[in-house]
Amino acid sequence: MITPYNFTHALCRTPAPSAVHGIRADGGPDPDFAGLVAEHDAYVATLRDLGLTVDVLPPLADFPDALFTEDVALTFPEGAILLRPGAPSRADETRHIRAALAAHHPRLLDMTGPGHADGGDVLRLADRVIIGLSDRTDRAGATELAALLAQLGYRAEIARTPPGVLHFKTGCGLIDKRTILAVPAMRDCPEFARLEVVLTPLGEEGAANILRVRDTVLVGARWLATQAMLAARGVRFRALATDEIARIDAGLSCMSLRW
Ligand code: CIR
Repeated sequence: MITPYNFTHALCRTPAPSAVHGIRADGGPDPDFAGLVAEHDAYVATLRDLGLTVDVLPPLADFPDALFTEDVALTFPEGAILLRPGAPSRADETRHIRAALAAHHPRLLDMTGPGHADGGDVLRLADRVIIGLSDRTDRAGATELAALLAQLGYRAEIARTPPGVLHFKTGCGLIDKRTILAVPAMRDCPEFARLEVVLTPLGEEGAANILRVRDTVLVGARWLATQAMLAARGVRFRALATDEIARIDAGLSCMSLRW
């Protein structure tokens, strides 16, 4: 059984001023740009502090959501996969990350379509990878991605993301190899059958997108009940502000690719 979060590297992208126009499902207010940059800077600093080598790519003015590098590729020690993001405005982000991926991953596979898949829908476990179907990841995309993952030696299962949850990992994240934090709507996800599922505390569904990095879980700073629960379980965690990125439907996993 491998450890799916003993990362040594991460790839991030500086937010462009256009990030305030990032996609959001509920049509809410724009984030504050300075606040968003501060959240991103703190995130990168934390990854470095946890021992990762972090490359930060330059901003892409034409792609407001490009700071969410997680959605355009998958990265593993064995190689990387360039995806076909499901939002039309994000499709060409892949062209701008290819060279940076190729620099680290001699084995770079491409989705060729016609389906789509976002990295936010892909959860890596110790013994397999779960691909969640969502508004961004369709059956054809998930099927193609599963075949590409098999080429890298990973077994994939295709799951469902509940309605109203943007990405599969918007609603869940690993606490450790055997324990998953999930929103109540994902409690009975059949793919979690052999894991312990810990539910987000009432009113803290937004906390589910935690990110385990080596021995530490990153969690949103505003989710105090979730932090208390992690503390009670003896989990080492760091709280990071996510209020501005949350305005454009993002959380902690979205801001990096990791391997
Ligand atoms: C989007 O809708 O694509 C962005 N505004 C948010 C992407 C969040 N990424 C993720 O959950 N992996």
